[in-house]
Formats: sequence, structure tokens, C-alpha cells
Amino acid sequence: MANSIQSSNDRILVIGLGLTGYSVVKHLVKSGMQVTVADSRELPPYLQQVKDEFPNLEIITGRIPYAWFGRFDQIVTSPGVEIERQNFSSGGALIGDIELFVKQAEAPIIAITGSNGKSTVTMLVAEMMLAAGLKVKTGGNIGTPVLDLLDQALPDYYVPDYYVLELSSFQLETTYSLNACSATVLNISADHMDRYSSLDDYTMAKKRIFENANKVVVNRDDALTNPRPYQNTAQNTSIISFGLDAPQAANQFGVAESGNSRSLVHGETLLARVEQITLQGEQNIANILAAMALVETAGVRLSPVVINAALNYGGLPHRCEIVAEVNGVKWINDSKGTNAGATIAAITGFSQNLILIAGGKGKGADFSQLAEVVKERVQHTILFGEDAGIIFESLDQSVPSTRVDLLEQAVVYARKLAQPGSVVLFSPACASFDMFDNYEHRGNVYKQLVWDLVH
Ligand code: UMA
Ligand code: ADP
Repeated sequence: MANSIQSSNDRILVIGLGLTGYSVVKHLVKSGMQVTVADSRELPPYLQQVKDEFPNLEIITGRIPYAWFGRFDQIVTSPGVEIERQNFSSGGALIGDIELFVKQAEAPIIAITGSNGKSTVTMLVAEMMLAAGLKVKTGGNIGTPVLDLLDQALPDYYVPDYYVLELSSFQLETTYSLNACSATVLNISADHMDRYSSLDDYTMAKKRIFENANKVVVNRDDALTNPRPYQNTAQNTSIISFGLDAPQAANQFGVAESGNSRSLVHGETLLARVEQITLQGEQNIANILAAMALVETAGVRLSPVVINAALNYGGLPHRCEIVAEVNGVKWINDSKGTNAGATIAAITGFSQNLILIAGGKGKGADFSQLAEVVKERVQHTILFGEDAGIIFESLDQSVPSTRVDLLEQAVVYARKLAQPGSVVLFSPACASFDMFDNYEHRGNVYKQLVWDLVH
């Protein structure tokens, strides 16, 4: 089995009938391919839609028939599906939607991965590119399956100057030919430990983004983001760094301090003052520097209008989003804080009088680092969801913690505890799938609960 589709006679098995599987089916059927779809769920999300649109398609739900794999010339799998390599009798490669996409991409790709900050940096890069007068298309893990970027209907259709792609470790596992014009791993902290055997295993999946990349952007504050000793960057790949310290070379992005003032700089060139940044928190200074480095390495000049686009960017919902400020209490929605690293960054950003609401599906994580930060900075922790007990056990008993069953109870309890000057931070450090459809659903439920309670 090859890692590309060879001819229209190839028989293709698409695994997964979620957002990705549906986009793959549409794309392949439109290209005249013979497609079968399998999903281990009895009622996958796009089942009815696919049945309606493609009545002749073979669809298998329930147990995935690994024994049949040999019947197919190519298997295209979805990112949420973990396939044991031993299920491949032929020993061939699996591909994902990103691999299909790159074979047909019409413009250079700026590729972004990392444990946290991916969506924010993806949006920052896109905003800066648009401000430069360029046409961009944005997709991947951020929510728009990449093949939908190719198949957008007229009259919305345009050939982009760049694609800006957010890629997860799951998507990178089945991508072989990315060849990005500029690629970054923003940072590494443990996530998805229910799927990877070690942090090293997870990091190596992320580093696949560097495969034949033309330029690479690394985080000076996180050695795990460096492609070395991973060798497969393109020949003569340049490595440009960003970090929260002062640059040591002309091509580095960083922060220079002078008296009480902090500035974003490229080498010795002043780009902006930190206080001009709309996004809050140190993590977002790093995100803006990373975005600037990606834009610059893609060959776009950091003109004042391009820099302003980054400074004025207000952020996506569910990332440290202010929901309400009533009676001196600030309510924050950070539902996208789906791992300990993200919640640590959020806590550090709102360092005073914090009441933390956390919990959900812990994905096998170790919460000991989170516990240290909670001990230093949080007044009270309220835990809910499937793995509330695991987090509770990890926390230092000197910080008061309360366990509740439902998010609603957590919000009510937080209001009881809150005093003028308190910040109630909802940053779960966990995935949402134990109780909600996804992090957006969870964040919207939280926001509604807060509005109902405080207004
Ligand atoms: N599933 C099964 N059986 C199957 C197929 C899927 O049980 O046969 C389950 C998976 O285990 C998973 C869920 O269904 O729990 C969804 O999996 P999927 O591969 O069908 O997901 P899609 O709907 O295609 O959405 C995927 C990404 N989801 C995942 O990687 C889990 C979306 O990222 C992404 O926006 C979308 O493709 C478009 O590219 C979401 C995500 O949670 C936001 N990503 C993880 C993260 O950010 O941490 C990696
Ligand atoms: P991702 O797409 O990687 O999940 P987002 O940009 O959606 O990242 O941000 C998710 C959460 O991660 C935010 O709510 C914030 O708490 C945290 N975060 C954002 N940027 C960083 C960063 N550079 N380092 C650590 N945590 C971050």
C-alpha cells in the first residue's frame, strides 16, 4: 500500500465520519473515486448527511473491520481515530486528510502546531497576512477541514497566496509530504497522554511538521520545539527563534527591557511596545512574536499596518475571554484550556484572588505541575467532571478544594465564594467530552450560567 492515491480505480477506505471524514468523502467522490466509509460509532455525526448526499456509498458503522484492510488500495483515516500499526497486514502507510490536501494545495503552507496557542497564532498570522493585502485560507485543527479549503464553491472561491494551517499531533501522524514554507512547534507540554506512550512519542509526532520545511520557527524558551536532532528539514533550512528574552542575533524575535518599558523587537529593530498588545498574558506576547516570525519567514514585510493587525487582534472566544464583571468580580471563560499547560498559562495571566473551576476528561495527564501553580496562586479550587477526583488527589491540601458534580453547581459555588476583586477562572485543564459536545459547547454553557446568575 502506498502513501498516496495512485489512480481513480483505487479502492479507498475512509475511516471516521466526523467533520474530517465527511470532507474526505465529499472530496474523493467528487474526484470520481470508489469510496467505502467506516466509523466505530453506531451513529457517527455525518451519517445521515452522507447517506442523503451519496446514497450508493458503502457505509460500515460499529466495529471497524481491520481484517478487510487488505481489500483497499488506500486508507484515509480521521485524526480522532487511533489505529494500531499491527492492524496493517500489508505494512503500508496510512494517510490523513492533510496528506491528500498537500498534494493539491495551490499556495505555500504556513504550518503551526504546539501544545497550546495554535489557534491564536493561526488567527494572528492570518490577520497579519490580510493586513498585508494578501489572500489567505485558514484551516485544519482550528475547525475547517483542509479539503474544504480546496473545494469551496464559486463565487467565494479564490486562489490564495498562502494557506495558514493549524495542525494537531494526530493530523501530523498521517502526513508525509507537508513541505511547509514556514513551520513551527510553538511549545510542548504533556497532552493526549491517553494516546501517546510518552512525552517523547508525542513530541516526535509534533516534529513531523518540520519534514522538508523551508523555514523553521522555534521557541528559545522551550528546547523541545527545536527540529534538531530531527534531521528531515529541507536542505539549507533557516531556523529563526522567538522568546520572551532579548534577541542575541539579528534574525531573532524577542522582548527588550529598558527601565519599566518592555518592547517587542526583531534583532535590534523595535516593532512595538508590550502595552500596545490587546491580548492579555505573557503567553500571548509569545504568541505574537511567533506569529511575527512566521509572517516574516514567509517573506512578508513587517510593515506598521501588519504589526498593528497583531497588536489589535482581540482573540477568539473561549480563550481567557471575559464573560462578565459584576460587583467587582471578574468571570473568565477559558474552556479551550484543555490541558494542564494551558491552565497554568491562564492562572499565571490572572495572578490575583483566583477561584479556579477545573475538571472534565483528564486524558491520562499528570497534574503535579498544575498543583504547584495552584498552590502559589489560587485561593480556592472547584472541581467537577469525570476526572475531578484525580485532580483533587494531585492538589496540595493547603489550598481549599471543593468537588461538585455539575458545572452549574461549580458556578453557583464560585459566586458564594467570590468577593469584590475576585477573578473566577473557568480553565478546565481537561477535555470536555465527558459532559459536553466539545470545548465550545462547554464554554457556551458556562457563559450562559454566569449570565443567568449575575444579571
Ligand atoms: N471516533 C470514534 N470512532 C471513529 C471515528 C471517530 O470513536 O470511527 C471519535 C474519536 O475518538 C473522537 C471523535 O470521534 O473522540 C471525533 O474524531 P474525528 O476524527 O471524527 O474528529 P473530526 O470531527 O473529524 O474533527 C477533527 C479534529 N478532532 C480531533 O482530532 C479529535 C478537530 O479538532 C478538527 O477541528 C477537525 O478534525 C477539522 O480538522 C478538535 C480537537 O479536539 C478541535 N482536536 C484535538 C485538540 O485540539 O486537542 C487534537
Ligand atoms: P490551541 O489551539 O493550541 O488549543 P489556543 O490558542 O486555542 O491554543 O489557546 C488555548 C488555551 O491555551 C488558551 O485558553 C490559553 O489558556 C492557553 N494558551 C494560549 N497560548 C499559550 C501559550 N503560548 N502557552 C501556553 N498556554 C497558552
